[in-house]
Order: sequence, then structure tokens, then C-alpha cells
Amino acid sequence: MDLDAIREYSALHAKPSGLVLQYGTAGFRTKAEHLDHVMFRMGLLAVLRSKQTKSTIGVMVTASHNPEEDNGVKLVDPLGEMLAPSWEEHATCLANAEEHEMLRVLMDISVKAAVNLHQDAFVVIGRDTRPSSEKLSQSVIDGVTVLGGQFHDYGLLTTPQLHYMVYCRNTSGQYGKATIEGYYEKLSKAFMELTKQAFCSGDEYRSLKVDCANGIGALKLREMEHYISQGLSVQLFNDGTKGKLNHLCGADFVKSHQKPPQGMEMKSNERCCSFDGDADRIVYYYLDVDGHFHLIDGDKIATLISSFLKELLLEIGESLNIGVVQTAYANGSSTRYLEEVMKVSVYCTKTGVKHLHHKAQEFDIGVYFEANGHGTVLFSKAAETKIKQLAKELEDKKREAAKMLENVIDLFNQAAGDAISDMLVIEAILILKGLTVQQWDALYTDLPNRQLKVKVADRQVISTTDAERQVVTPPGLQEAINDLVKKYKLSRAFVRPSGTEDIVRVYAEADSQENADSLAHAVSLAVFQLAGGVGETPQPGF
Ligand code: 16G
Ligand code: MG
Repeated sequence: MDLDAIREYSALHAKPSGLVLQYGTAGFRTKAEHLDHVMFRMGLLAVLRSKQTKSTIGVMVTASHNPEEDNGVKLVDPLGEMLAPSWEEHATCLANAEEHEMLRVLMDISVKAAVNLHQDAFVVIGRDTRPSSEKLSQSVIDGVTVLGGQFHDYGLLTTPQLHYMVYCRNTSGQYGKATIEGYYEKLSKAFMELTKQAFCSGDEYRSLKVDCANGIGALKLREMEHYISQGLSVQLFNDGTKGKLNHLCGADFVKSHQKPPQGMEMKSNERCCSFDGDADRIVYYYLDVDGHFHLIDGDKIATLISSFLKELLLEIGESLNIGVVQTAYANGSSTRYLEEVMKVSVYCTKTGVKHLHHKAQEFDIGVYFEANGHGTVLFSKAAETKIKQLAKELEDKKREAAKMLENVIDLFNQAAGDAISDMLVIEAILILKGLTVQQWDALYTDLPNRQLKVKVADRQVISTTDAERQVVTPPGLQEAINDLVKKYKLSRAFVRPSGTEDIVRVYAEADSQENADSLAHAVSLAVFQLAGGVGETPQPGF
């Protein structure tokens, strides 16, 4: 290791003194101009992690659904999973070390994590379409090379595509080819196979409008279009040729404002969906004949997918257990429908994909979705083996069902939620079951809900338990929420400090929109008063 070279290079990517950042739920995220040193250092860290795991590690440069001026970086572990928690801590220490102590911290990490520095290292890099991403990914490469690591720069990729590449490379191609064509081929083959037995594939099912948030999803869907064109024709909006990334469009905008994105031409009853800025989230929606907007969020996606899987399992006569994992943001109606009508087990975890993912691993088939449209289905190795065996052994309809399950396994990028995978699975299910978007929506009716933000001096004064559904501190806040909730019907409310913004989030649902709004406002006031609100007192009205 050439310490002088590292020191020299690091000075070229110097940390502004005093800047403190945290490796949060989705890596580091802030204004792009503050991230150069973080990128360089994450290049270094990826090399250490690669040496330690003797595997390829991924580095993704993106700030997902956040504004175009922001950027971020996250590391991808060997099986395409999120970085292990102990390494998140290393990442935070390394990113925050002042320039003169950076080398010492780097050495400390390699000692603590028992890294064999003589081991080879390989890092793969991907980035989104932000103007700042190319330069920042170059800083990652500087970090990788100065520490003697080898790398492959995939350039523009969606976040899930980078996860896919990492997974392929660490399973010696068994899972798929670690190229962009390999990704398209794998997914499109499974999609075409899955849908080939559909009776109804009229125009109604064949075309889908996709809002690409002016991001990477547009480029990648365009590349993929001809692979799937026989089964599905996608019409892209907000493809980045005019508008700004995530501005008034994309999955996060549509979900949080509960209205259509700008730049999308919607006719009544047309099936539409939105990706977020790095294409790992998806939500669906449509306008009814009266022009009312209907959102079909991650909860309803989870419901559609798990009911389909349950039917297939019933068909093959195999009692593999399915678990559905949600967060506190899941609409109360979805939880009730899953438990009471579909009779599946539902679990609640803290917000953030890694928590849901972890829980979903406990089942033969774990379906996890956040209400915001981030999710996937995990099949345990045992379940996968069993299904593949049945697809060979069984006969007739049972065999078809097992084969369909096999295709679903191939469609889900097992490592992380992928808007493209999710879209293809959803479209296949709708075609196979002959369901219109309205029929899907009608599975259950969402309870009216409202999300608000409250500014406080220090959001960490709020701590929670029970998967963020109960406040522990500050004292008195939970009691205040309980009293407010009691005043409304079918009501529920919770608050939690955001993991990505310097604010407290408030969620409320109730029997009417007016009541959900009023409850959310009352809870915001309680947070403001009891948790050190700053600035203007929360006002009613939205
Ligand atoms: C991040 C998480 C997402 C979560 C969101 C919550 C990942 C990859 N992404 O975007 O799952 O819903 O944070 O944000 O884990 P919040 O803490 O600001 O509400
Ligand atoms: Mg995202």
C-alpha cells in the first residue's frame, strides 16, 4: 500500500473541515458539492470490503428520489444486498475523519475488520443521470485505484441493475450474465414465458404509460423496450429530454402528493405508473371516468403479488409459507385485507428496505413492500430448489403453475426492489388474471391518510419502539397522540424522525380525508410543542 500516494490523492479530494455526514438508510445523501471526499473515501472503503469478503463490491452514485442538486453514494455487498451494519459504521467514521486523520481511520478499519491487505479487490460502479454523477463516480474510481483495487465502471445504471451485476459476478454467472444485455435477457425471457399462456392480451393489457421521473429509468426502459415489445408496449413520459429529475414527477411525488405527475397525458382508465429517480420504486395509478385520481401504492402491489403467489402454491399443492412484510406506513385497509381476506401473515418493521428485507428472509416466500413502492419478493434457496424440482416432476396444470413460479423467481431481482422487475411481474399478473387496473384497485379501499413534516431543533429527541408505531421520548408525546387518535373513527397516527431529511414525519389515517387531515395537523402541533419545534407553528390546510 502506497501511503504517500493515498495521502496525496486524498488531498485532491479534501474534506471540508467540520462537515459531518451519516451513512443513513440509503447511504450518504446531501448536496452534490459536499460529496467529493465522501466518494473518494467510499472508493477506498469498497476496496477494503472487497478484500475482506474476497468478493466484488458495488458502489452506486445516486440520490434516488431527492432533488437533482443532491447526490449520494451507497455500497452494495456481495450478494447484491445492502452494506452490513458494522460497515455502515466504518463508512460513517471514514467519511467524517478530518483530512489529517483519514489514513489512521482507514488503517483502524482494516485492522478492526481483519482485512488481508494482500488480497485482490474488485469494485463495480454505477451512476444515475444527475449532472454531478459522472464526476463523483470518477472520484470513487480514484479511491479504488489508489488503494490498488481493480474496477469496472458500468456508467449509467439503475440502482437495482448495479445490485444485479454484483450478484451475478459473485455467483460466477449462475444467476445471470453480469452485463446490461444479460439483465434484459434474463428479465424479458421470464416475462415472455410467464405471459405466453395468457388468454387475454388485447390492447388494454398491452400498453402501459410510464413516468420515468426524468431519470435513469427512461434510458434503461428504452434500451429494454424491444426485448419485451411482443408482450408489452411501454410509452415513456418524463424521459429526461426536457424536465428536471424528480421535479413534479416520479414515484415519490405521486405517492406523497397523491396526484398525477406533470408531463403525463392521462386518459380515463388508462394504466399508468411512475418510477423514482434511480428506478427502484414504482407506484401505479389511473384516472376514473369522472377524472378522479386513484393511486395504487406499494401496499396494493404487495397484495396483488401475494394473492397471485398464493394461488400458484395452492395449485401445485405445496405448503410453502408466505409472509408479507410492511412498515407502519402501510394503509390500515391493506393490512386488514391481507390478514382477514387473504389469510396471510403480515409483519411490520421499521422504515428502510434493509429492515423489511431482513424480516422477509425468514419465510419460504417473503413479499415485502413499503407503501412508497419500494419492494420485492424473496424466495429462500430451499423454496427455489423445491419449485424448480416440481416444475420438472409435476404434470399438466400443476406443472404450469410451478413453471410460472419459476419465472416469477427469475423476474425478481432477488437482492433489492427493482421498479422494472416489479412492473413486469405486475403486468404479467394483470394479463394472466385478466384484471383491469380498476379491478385491481377495487381489491380494497384505502383509508384516507395524510403525511406531514414538522421542523424541530433536534429530531433525535424523538425515539420510537414497536416498529416506529409508538413514541418513547419525549415523555408525554405518545399519550398526546393516543388522546388525539381517540377522537376519530378508524384512526391511527404515528411520528418518527426521518432518516433522510432533517425533519420529523407525521402520518395519520382516519375514516375521511377531512378527519385524516385534521388528525395529522393535531399530531403535528403536539410534536411541535413537545419535541422542540422551530419556525412557524404548523398550520392547518395543505
Ligand atoms: C430511504 C429508504 C426507503 C425509505 C426512505 C424513508 C432504502 C434503499 N431507501 O429512501 O426505503 O422508505 O428512506 O425516508 O432503504 P425517511 O426516513 O426520510 O422517511
Ligand atoms: Mg430510489
